[in-house]
Amino acid sequence: MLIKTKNSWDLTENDVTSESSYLSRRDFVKAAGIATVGGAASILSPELAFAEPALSAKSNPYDGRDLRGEQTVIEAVRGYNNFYEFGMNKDDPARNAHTLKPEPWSVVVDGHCENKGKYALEDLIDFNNLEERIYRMRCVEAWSMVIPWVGVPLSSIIEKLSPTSDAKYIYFETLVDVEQMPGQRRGIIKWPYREGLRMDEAMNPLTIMAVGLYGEKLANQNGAPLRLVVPWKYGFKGIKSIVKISFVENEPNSSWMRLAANEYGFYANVNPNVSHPRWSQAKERRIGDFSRRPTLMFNGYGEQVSHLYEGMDLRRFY
Ligand SMILES: Nc1nc2c(c(=O)[nH]1)N[C@H]1C(S)=C(S)[C@@H](COP(=O)(O)O)O[C@H]1N2
Ligand SMILES: [Mo]
Repeated sequence: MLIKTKNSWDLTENDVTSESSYLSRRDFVKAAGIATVGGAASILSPELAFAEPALSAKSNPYDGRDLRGEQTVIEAVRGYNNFYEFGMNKDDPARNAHTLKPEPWSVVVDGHCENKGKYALEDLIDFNNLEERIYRMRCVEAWSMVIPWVGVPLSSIIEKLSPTSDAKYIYFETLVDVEQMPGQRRGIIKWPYREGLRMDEAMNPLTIMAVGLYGEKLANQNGAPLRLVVPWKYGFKGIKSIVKISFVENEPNSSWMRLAANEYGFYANVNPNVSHPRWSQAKERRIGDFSRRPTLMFNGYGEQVSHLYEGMDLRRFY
């Protein structure tokens, strides 16, 4: 069993061919069979258009103004990603996630907090107070994107739930439902997908719970209707389609730690100086770019987050 899961992992996140076959926008559009007008694909191409009404979002100090010109095309954000509940290839989520039913949605809250219970999504997220956050995103496989998320600070949700002083960590779980998530028929990981943060990481103003991107509700394959976004950590921390939030005392296990603890640590901070045991993390390929660029410490967010790790040996706490 253990060997089997290791093998499936080897074939995906470490798949050198998938890593080197990054698509330029033109190639992506061609591969997806999207009609182009005057050489440029319309963002509203019918195959990938998302019919949901637009979300309105207010500005905030973290709106990533300097990244506006670098945003990854929406076709790639929706068409090239990981969501193992829908398959293990990068184009599986876009193809298969239509079986997920993100409405209505509820989230169970338990553990060390005052306001435990089952919440309708609308009671947890203030849809009249959404913010846009344009963030650099860096996957452990060494590809990256720039994504204009729409969401709320995770701290605004945590404050509503009133954790007690015993709550040292926050723990999340994805939906388990083989009808909606057919990839769960395969025991790639022990479902549900799980992730966690230390409470001060969760409260950091950069950490958001996203409900949309590019001004629209999340497409199913991006983790509808609610997913975590932690831009200074590798992509796997960004757990999708969350149905449970727990406040816990001890450092929780994440899905990737369970799979291979020597390769995936709890912190998963983007760090060009600490290699993955099987490949370097010094450079990344921004989807759409031809060549690689150096990866930035904490993915470029050191000013906002490096104080969280003062005095910690980041080689040990990787
Ligand atoms: N439930 C769940 N969440 C998940 C994953 C997954 O397989 N299942 N994959 C993770 C990984 S490895 C990455 S890189 C990001 C990618 O998602 P995005 O590009 O849509 O943000 O989702 C993360 N969240
Ligand atoms: Mo990833």
